[in-house]
Amino acid sequence: MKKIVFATNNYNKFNEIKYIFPKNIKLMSLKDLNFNEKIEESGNTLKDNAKIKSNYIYNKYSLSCFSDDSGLLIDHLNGEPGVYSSTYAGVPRNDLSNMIKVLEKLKNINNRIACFKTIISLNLDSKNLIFSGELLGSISNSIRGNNGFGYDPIFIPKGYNQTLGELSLSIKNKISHRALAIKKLINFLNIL
Ligand code: ITT
Repeated sequence: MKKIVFATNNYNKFNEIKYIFPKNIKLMSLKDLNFNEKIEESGNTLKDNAKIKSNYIYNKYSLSCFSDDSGLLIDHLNGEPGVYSSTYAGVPRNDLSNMIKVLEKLKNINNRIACFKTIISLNLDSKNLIFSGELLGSISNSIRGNNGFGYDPIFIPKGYNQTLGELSLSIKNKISHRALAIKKLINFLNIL
């Protein structure tokens, strides 16, 4: 059976992917490798950071692996918080403070267009490949729902009235930036 490591410390991401990953490929977590270090995300782009994470694990364990770097890009804020999404309101990362900061910055602003972006970096047999996914939507006026993680409770996908915090994981997994990028990765793995 093929094995692949998903190089993330974010349990929510791993959980999302677990449900859409084909059962004929064994998906391993960093916990399965007893890896507890924090990989420094020192890049200036989602792509750079995704590569840093997957290269680090590939070089250390020589196992096929992929990582995901994602962010929320808000039109009125010229793409902020973008690559800095996880610590937008400061260190240590706090999802609630991040959402409050976004809502404050968009107070009384009509243009609430935003998108989530995911870049996946795959390391396989010394090759490095990139896959991407995007989800368009808008920022709500308040925090709504407990599902998902990060900015989900303030993000309304285009074509919906509820936030990702209110929508179920199965809906998120049909439309999300991460699901789209992962499906491209899965298609690639299945044709190998
Ligand atoms: P790893 O680097 O270990 O994978 P992380 O949480 O640090 O985990 P990112 O750097 O990719 O992951 O995440 C940036 C932030 O973007 C994340 O902390 C969330 O606040 C936000 N984010 C990413 N994907 C999201 C999603 O699907 N829904 C809501 N917010 C998301």
